[in-house]
Amino acid sequence: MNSKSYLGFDFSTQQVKALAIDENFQIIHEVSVQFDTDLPEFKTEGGVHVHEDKLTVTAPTLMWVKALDMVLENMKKENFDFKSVVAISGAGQQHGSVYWKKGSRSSLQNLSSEKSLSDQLCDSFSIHDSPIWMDSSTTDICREMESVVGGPAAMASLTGSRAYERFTGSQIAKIYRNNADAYSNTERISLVSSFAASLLLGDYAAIDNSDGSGMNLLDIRKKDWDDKCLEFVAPGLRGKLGCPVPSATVLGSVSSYFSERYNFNPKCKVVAFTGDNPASLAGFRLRHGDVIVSLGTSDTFMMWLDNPTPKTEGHVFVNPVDNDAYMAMLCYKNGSLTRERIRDSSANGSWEEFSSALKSTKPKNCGNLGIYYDVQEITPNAVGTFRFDENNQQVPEFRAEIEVRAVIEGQFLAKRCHAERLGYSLKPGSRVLATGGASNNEDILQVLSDVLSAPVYVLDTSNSACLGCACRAKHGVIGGTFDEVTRSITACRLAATPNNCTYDVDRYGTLEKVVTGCSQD
Ligand code: 5FX
Repeated sequence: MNSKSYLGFDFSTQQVKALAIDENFQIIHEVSVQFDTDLPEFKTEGGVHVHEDKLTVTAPTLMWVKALDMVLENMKKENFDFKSVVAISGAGQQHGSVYWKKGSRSSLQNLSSEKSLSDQLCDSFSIHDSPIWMDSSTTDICREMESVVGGPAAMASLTGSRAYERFTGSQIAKIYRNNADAYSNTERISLVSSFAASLLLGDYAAIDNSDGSGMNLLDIRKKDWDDKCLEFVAPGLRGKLGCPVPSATVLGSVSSYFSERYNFNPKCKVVAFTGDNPASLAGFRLRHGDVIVSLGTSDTFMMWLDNPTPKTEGHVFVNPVDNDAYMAMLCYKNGSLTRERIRDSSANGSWEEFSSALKSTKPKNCGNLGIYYDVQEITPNAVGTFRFDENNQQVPEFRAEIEVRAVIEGQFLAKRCHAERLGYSLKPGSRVLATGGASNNEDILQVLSDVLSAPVYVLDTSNSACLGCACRAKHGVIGGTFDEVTRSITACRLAATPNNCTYDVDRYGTLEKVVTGCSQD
């Protein structure tokens, strides 16, 4: 009963989850609340409301508060030892924003432990439906915002990303333009992450630098809000955002509400919450030179960077475990669905045949290279299927086994090419950490290892964001480097080592430019 534990939360799109670890990083408790099924009164699908225009996507802010009530009540029912928790941290879906009404700070500071959080905070939001990352309704504002700072490349260089619809800056601008009264009645704007931290802290929690990098408002080098961006978005914004802080900052102790109602130790610390992607990077314990490749419906590529060169593709965030470093993230829409299409068209719908095709063809595919964007890709913005022979001539089709290797090599070459543009370079000892559905296929992982010239390890990701935050909580109170604090965590499994084949990444980049120029509608 006297052992120490650390608690990580994840306020993600479809659920709130909490996970506790002991001193040895063993998971000792896990609870989750699903929005659609556990909180049906909010009538969400997948945790969100897609509005009639199909572009606006929101989630009810109060649903998140209720979910926290439920998570903690469930832990109490299961006799979780709240007293053992030394520190808490957490993650939130990135980019989503919460608008606290004037007077809400006082409500947060004076919560009565007799009542639920949701009963006491139901009138605390000036906007009831929080815009979230799935929203794509602010294209015009994004273009205006970019022109104010000198164009998309200048915006990327300043804030780590060109202006994206889902990023918070354009979403706040939309609220100010459409609902100036609600904006002026707003005392504080939180991200989902800092909002969740505020509930636990019983006060407004600072936005951390890493999640703050997903707003198109933070100068990622100065680690302060950029005045030009703020002025463009809405008046008085600096005051409403508060000062951003390093992600490992101890914000304070849990509010007395939690020690009284759940028996948390009043000294239990709250470490700044961050975005779900930065939290996963922590959960994977990514180190200098490593990359994470998540091979799912959409593919994601994350890497540690020391000297980033942000581009109009991809995102650079301040690193969540080292405030002087950065991380980059590349998102690809054409992931497993494209791989499955080629499996169906060229391998009789069988992963075994797909693997045989990979085994029967050689790395670099005799110079044949394919680029497959079944749906409009975001990195880069293009659509269509493009096949090139060894002379860089476009050809209408490939033999089945060539096609299979081409889709896998093409997808991995794209990731390497874009990563290098953002400042990534392989270091001795660099590891590729693979996750997601396709990471079960060893033949696909072999190609990944060959293309990236690094050993590939497979990771269990089921809890990466939550686990990352429990680890961040420990790091926050212990100090030192994150790597030192988490070194004893069991390593991941080695799945593939690279054959010595040097891929021509520049050639890929050149052909991708050809493709982008002639992208089909
Ligand atoms: C990242 O930029 C995203 O928009 C998503 O991955 C959200 O963080 C999902 F929660």
